[in-house]
Amino acid sequence: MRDQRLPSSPGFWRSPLRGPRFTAVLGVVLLAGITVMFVTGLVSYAAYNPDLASVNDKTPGKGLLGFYLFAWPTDPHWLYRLTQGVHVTLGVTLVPVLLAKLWSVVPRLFALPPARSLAHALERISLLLLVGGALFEFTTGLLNVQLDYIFPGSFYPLHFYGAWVFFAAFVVHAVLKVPVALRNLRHRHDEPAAPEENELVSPRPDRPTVSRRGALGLVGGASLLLFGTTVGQSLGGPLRRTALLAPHGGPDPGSGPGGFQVNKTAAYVGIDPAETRDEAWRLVVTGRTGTVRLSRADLLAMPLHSAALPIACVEGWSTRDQWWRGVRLRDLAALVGHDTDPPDVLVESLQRHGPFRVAALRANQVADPRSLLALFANGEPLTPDHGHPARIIVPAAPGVLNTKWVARLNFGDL
Ligand SMILES: Nc1nc2c(c(=O)[nH]1)N[C@H]1C(S)=C(S)[C@@H](COP(=O)(O)O)O[C@H]1N2
Ligand SMILES: [Mo]
Repeated sequence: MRDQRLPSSPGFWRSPLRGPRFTAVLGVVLLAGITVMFVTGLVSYAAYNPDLASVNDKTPGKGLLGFYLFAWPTDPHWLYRLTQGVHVTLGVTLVPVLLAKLWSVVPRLFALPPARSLAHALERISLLLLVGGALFEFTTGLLNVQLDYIFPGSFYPLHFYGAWVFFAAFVVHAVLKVPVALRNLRHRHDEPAAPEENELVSPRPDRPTVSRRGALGLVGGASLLLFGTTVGQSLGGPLRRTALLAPHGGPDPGSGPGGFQVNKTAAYVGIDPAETRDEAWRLVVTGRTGTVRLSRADLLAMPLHSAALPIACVEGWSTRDQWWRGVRLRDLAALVGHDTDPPDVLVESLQRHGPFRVAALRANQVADPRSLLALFANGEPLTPDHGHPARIIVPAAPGVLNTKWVARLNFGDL
């Protein structure tokens, strides 16, 4: 027998909880959960319209991995709230399950010899990518949500390519293990498990301090606690206060018409208040027939329209529907020669530095009658932090496309 003080020895691992059934239960939960996360993650990426213009594209080298991109719709108007809320909330909720699953199979990661055959070597390499990929994806995602874009600009490529590496390994692993997991779940406790899974059972177990059912209960309880302290950020309104673990989204926005969540404040991104004053600010609109410069008074003289739309951020938080009022994007397109079938538009902010100062919107988003250059929120002029004097608001679009402190609109020339 190998030296039991080394983690490569089965006798080193003594928890009586480890076993095929315990691992199988956690594995099946992760199989379902991670599949949903992968799909909502790809969907979230498509929502940026990265194939539309280079300013939207954070992963220009993606090549074939962009095969599935599609024109992001504007209906239902809460679409991104839902997909990204599910992605982030589920990611946080699954953390205890992921950790418990890794713990349950940790003896295997140390097993020697490293490979018994070519097939076994391939399986272990895929396992390395699986474990590494899972830890990488969960860590980058959580850090991004908690610490506000801690990897400036590079979060998207890290999380996007990481997701594909991880998912490839995940598929290999699932194909190999789902039959085993199902067999183990169907087994009665007193029957022997599939032989290749028995190596999870400690050959010299310690005395149990908690039953397997109790341990699964603890994992489930921890997940439930995380869920309960996160989901409020996606539900918005008063429930936002229950989102103790999802602090991001700026300081408490207070009450009143502008009293909904602020991502980056005007001061933070360096907006000069002098440039937003009515006398100084002009909206520059360019299109087929040339350029027009509009003052706030010019905009107020145009037909104003209202739309009830949320802000939904990639970080998973969102607001309930707010009442926006302003000029339709398609009416602005018509001013510069696009009377029918408005084209794509490039939107530029007064903001001079930082990641979200420009964004491109697709023709279908421009054409939607609810897509506005908003001047008012909830009946009052926009507050400085919500984008005064004017901001974009588009149904179903991710927050980053709702540019604040708009200075220029360029129709048809991305
Ligand atoms: N100019 C500019 N517009 C911007 C941003 C920014 O940093 N700069 N942040 C975007 C992001 S990521 C989000 S989620 C929304 C947040 O809008 P809110 O602060 O009004 O809630 O604004 C978007 N518009
Ligand atoms: Mo955002």
